[in-house]
Amino acid sequence: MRTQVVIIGGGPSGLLLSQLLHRKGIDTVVLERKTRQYVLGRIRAGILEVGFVDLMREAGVGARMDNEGFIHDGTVIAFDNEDFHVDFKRHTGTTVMVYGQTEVTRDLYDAREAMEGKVVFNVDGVTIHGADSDAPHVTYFVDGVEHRIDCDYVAGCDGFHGVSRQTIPLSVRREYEKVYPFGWLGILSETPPVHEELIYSNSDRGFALCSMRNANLSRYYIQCSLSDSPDDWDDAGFWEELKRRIPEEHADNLITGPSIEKSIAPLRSFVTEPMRWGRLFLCGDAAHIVPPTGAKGLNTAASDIHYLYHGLLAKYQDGEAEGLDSYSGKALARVWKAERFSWATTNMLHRYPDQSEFDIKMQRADLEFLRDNDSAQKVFAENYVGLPY
Ligand code: RFL
Ligand code: PHB
Repeated sequence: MRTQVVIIGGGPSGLLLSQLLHRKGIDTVVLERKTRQYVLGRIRAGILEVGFVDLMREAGVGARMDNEGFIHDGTVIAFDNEDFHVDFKRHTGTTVMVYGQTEVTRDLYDAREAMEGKVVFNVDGVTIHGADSDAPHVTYFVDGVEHRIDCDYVAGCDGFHGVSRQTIPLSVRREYEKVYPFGWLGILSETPPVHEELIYSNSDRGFALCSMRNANLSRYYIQCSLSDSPDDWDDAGFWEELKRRIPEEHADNLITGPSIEKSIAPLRSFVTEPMRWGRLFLCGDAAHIVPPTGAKGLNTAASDIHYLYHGLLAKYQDGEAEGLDSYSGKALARVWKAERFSWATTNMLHRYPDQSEFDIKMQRADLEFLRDNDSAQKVFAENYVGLPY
């Protein structure tokens, strides 16, 4: 088989790239290790930056998002039983969209199906050959039978545990990592959100986040120990702990109910450089991970896709290679800024096991400065709604 671009990974990055390219007549094949149901079962991101929203519309998959998504003009930050508001709209003229990653992925899969886009599920043993040559190819197995696709380019959209990044030799690849000494325990419940905006809360018992998917579906997280398992937390224990970590005024309004999903995510900052090797381009979680505190993971994946899409388009339509040549540099420049914001926001809001009293004073000063200083709020808002592409 032959195609123009082999896309490894059928998560949001891979699907979005495939959808954008297909609409411009560029042929792709997406190779996904799992099933569609499995990918849709992952409860992950909830907040979309305006750049992502525009890209969804450009890909022709914005209709349901525009109908069902919720625009948020700002967010609430809480500490010491009090809270304050950061107004994104006033500071940046921009807002964010609450629309779950599950819905984004569903819309993209539906669109791929409607256009008869090629997505191969349940692939195994994906191997990239000749990425640094002029004629790469990819091999993989389905039901024990080996297949080969020859192509012009390979997009590595296979997440943190994929094979694409590992294909870049260690002599070329440089990795930067920080692992945080805690995780997030998240639950989804069919209850109304506790507040109309998200609440990020620093408490002396640890971080908590009140988020949502829609008027009757809430997403809540609490910082937990890395040794915890979701089974250690029954619903009553979760709700009780959440209430202790958010201001009383909100705890009193919290409507609880049975959880319909419960999972723990470890927190990590990670960047690999470069994001291109020959004809292989890394995108999204395959190249970088952020702790979820700034809601930047999926959004940073989207900016990678924007740069790669335009690079491929310029190459195929005008024979212009500059966009592909500058892909890694442009993507990384934006990635590192999202890394900084996510790291700084994580530091401001979490309890660390080895935190000294001095460290806690610093954290408090950070929060008070953000609460009281308009310029600090503007910087926070600019980062949260997303830096320009
Ligand atoms: P994904 O979603 O991991 O998809 C990769 C796909 O590749 C497949 N795959 C392979 N396929 C073929 N061969 C192989 N060898 C393969 N290896 C893997 C996998 O099965 C999978 O389907 O990466 P992608 O597309 O780059 O998307 C990245 C996002 O999923 C991720 O950045 C976000 O979910 C991060 N994130 C958030 N991002 C935001 O922008 N806003 C948020 O509010 C936000 N909240 C979150 C988050 C991530 C979380 N967790 C659980 C990590 C909240 C949480 C709790
Ligand atoms: C979510 O709703 O899952 C969510 C929202 C904001 C974050 C992280 C996760 O910063």
